[in-house]
Amino acid sequence: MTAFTPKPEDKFTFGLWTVGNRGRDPFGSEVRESKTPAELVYLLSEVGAYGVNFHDNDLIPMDATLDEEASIKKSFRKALEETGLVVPMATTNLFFDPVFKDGAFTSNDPKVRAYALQKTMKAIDLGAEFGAKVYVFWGGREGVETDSSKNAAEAIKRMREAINFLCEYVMDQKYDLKFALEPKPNEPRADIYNPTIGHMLGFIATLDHPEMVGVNPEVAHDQMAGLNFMQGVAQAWEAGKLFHIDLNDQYPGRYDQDLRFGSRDIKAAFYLVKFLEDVKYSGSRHFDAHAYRTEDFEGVKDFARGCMRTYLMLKEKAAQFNADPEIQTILKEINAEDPALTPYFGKYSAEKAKAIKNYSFDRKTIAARGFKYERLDQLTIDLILGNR
Ligand code: GCO
Ligand code: MN
Ligand code: MN
Repeated sequence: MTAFTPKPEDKFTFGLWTVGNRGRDPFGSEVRESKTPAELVYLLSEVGAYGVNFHDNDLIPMDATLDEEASIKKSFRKALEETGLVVPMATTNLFFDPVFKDGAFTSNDPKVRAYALQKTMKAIDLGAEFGAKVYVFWGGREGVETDSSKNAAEAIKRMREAINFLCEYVMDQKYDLKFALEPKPNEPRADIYNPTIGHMLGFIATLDHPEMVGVNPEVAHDQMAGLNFMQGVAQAWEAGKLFHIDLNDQYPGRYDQDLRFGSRDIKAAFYLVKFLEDVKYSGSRHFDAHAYRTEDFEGVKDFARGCMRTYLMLKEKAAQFNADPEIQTILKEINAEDPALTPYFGKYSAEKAKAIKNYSFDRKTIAARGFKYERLDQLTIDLILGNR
């Protein structure tokens, strides 16, 4: 039994906005004081995180003077040096300021679209300055309340043009930076464009430099919509597009909760961790969540430690699943190939097509087979609950 202590190679990261979240919601004000970026770095180091990510304005407030900017950067850099934390990812806040109320890259106002490009280029410079290798785009306001307001196909074109422009900007600056687009179906807008991992993958294929662009899927964003997150992640991975991941938890069909990782759907979290570990995903395990509003900063540390601990416990369970003789015997049996049929699979040929068309299948006998999934699932439950 390991101690489930986070190590740098686990690549656990948090955003400044996650542990720095002050507990404001639509019905109540802040419950926790504001901490400086440097203070948050020390907090993250205390709980054992590997890295810290930021939005441009988490680090440098929008109206900061040049002197203020220099002094914030200096203390942030000092905190990074003293703690050894790194900045693997950065992003732009294109949703909070009133100027983005109708979106950023997809706003109907060309001034807003141009301002969004300017803000993002400056934020990319800031991310690169602190060594970020992944740049996330979450288009929180890139949507509508009413479809009367925008042509949805035009909105996708605007988004494409912006991402193409910014890809070329990165190449021009010779930054070693990849983009990760983060889908979310709704909230804060009624509907957001490119709402799912699948939409985003389809969109990426239409870009000028698709090789520079992948996805940043988030647990809560799929679970809000009742989707199977692990399956979406697997599809992104299989397409070579899993550049980053946002881990948290969420009850389906509710407002955006950003719960501690694994605290709601432990079985879904298990399959997710198992998938990431089985394929040896080597990117950040970024927790995009925050502590309950009931907590003080000790509670925030409990929250952050809990995210990492649950991940590591599930990682151990995944290894146990892979080594469990009974589970593995069933898996082998249900996945067994039929050598008689092997010649019929694979690449198309006219002969193969003819042979399959002429093959005589004993449908009733085939259908009578039991797949043992009940047994397999209960073994998985026993394992997760510690009874194996
Ligand atoms: C949300 C999003 C954001 C983004 C963040 C980084 O639901 O609010 O998940 O937290 O991940 O802006 O891009
Ligand atoms: Mn989210
Ligand atoms: Mn997110």
